[in-house]
Amino acid sequence: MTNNSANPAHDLSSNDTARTRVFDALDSFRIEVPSWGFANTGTRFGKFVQSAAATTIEEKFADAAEVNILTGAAPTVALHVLWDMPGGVADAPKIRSLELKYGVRAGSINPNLFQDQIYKYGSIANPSAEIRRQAVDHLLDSVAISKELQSPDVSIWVADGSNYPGTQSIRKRIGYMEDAFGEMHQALEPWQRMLIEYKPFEPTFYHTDIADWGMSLELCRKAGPQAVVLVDTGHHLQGTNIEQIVTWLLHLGVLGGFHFNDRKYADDDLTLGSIDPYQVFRIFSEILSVDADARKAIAYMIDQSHNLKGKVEAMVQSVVTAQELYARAALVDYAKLAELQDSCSLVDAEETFRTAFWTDVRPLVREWRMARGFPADPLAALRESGYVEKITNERAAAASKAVSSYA
Ligand code: PSV
Ligand code: MN
Repeated sequence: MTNNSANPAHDLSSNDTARTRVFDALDSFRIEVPSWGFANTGTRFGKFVQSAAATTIEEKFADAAEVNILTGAAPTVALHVLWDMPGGVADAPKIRSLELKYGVRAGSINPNLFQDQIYKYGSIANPSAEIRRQAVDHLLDSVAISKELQSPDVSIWVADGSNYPGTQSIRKRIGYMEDAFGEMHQALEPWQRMLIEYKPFEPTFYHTDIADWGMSLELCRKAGPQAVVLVDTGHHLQGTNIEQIVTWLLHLGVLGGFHFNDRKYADDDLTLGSIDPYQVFRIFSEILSVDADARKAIAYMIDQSHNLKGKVEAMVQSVVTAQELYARAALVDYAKLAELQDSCSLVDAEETFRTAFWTDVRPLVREWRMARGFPADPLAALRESGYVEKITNERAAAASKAVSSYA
């Protein structure tokens, strides 16, 4: 039988090149989970509390460790300073002991510039010099925490902005941010980085001080070479070509990392790849088409808070999906694709690209998991382990004990 298709689907069973590509890709792929993804969260309309949700930093480490044991790809947990280390750098010994106990390490350090009442009109872009000082001091504390924990990345999201035209000086606020980031950059050791995240709207709805990658990039440039851009996939307006932004940032050597999540409407924080897996594939393809050296500093992180799904299950699903989409992107024959692009063989180029996307890599990923000593099916293994039932019972019991001792 002849096959007239330009790119017959990859037959993975007899394809050593595909196997090597997928195995190499998975061996090098790591993605960080967020501590806040294991805690109770909600929407501005309310919270649906889950008994299994983590309420202490120890529980967050325990849950993160479980995800890593099952997937082998999530050895670090992002910490949000106020939520996880309210005592600041003084909490570092506690974090270090949790790292030892659970076998996962502290990952990016996330300052909190949005929760305190003083930040009503902004943090580092606030018109008040006194409030800006407090915000910068918090950034400096976060740098100190990162040093103490030997975790190089401080990921900053600035929620500042305004709700009504004419009510704030957008121009002055640019200057305030430049000063703040400049001071922060000076506090960095050579091995540390500051990642500046952007977001077009929310919590403010007229102007946001760091609304897109251009603003983020310019603030990084002004701050210094250790400042790099953080792309949160949920922080773009509908229709934005995120992989093109990623390519520009890679080209300029300023792509610090990702906060992965999916969205349908705005910053929905849905499970990675649940709405548009092709987009994640396209992002990974841009990254895998450049030299390994050019992509080695990219920090992959998940930024999702699940209100309806079980939190540990959702996080396992997210890591597994990231691994599968990364593996699919690794199947693209980039040398062949480059030739087809150069000769403007549009259909063949597109088919080469699409064929990798449509290939079911799950059998190969399963093989990789078994070869590396991980469960073949992490989600099934989670269910069989009884971990979620265990934490549900333990945490519900602890909560009712706390209520009764309070009463
Ligand atoms: C803001 O929407 C954001 O993406 C920032 O990264 C915050 O640190 C995180 O979400 C908090 O959930
Ligand atoms: Mn984010």
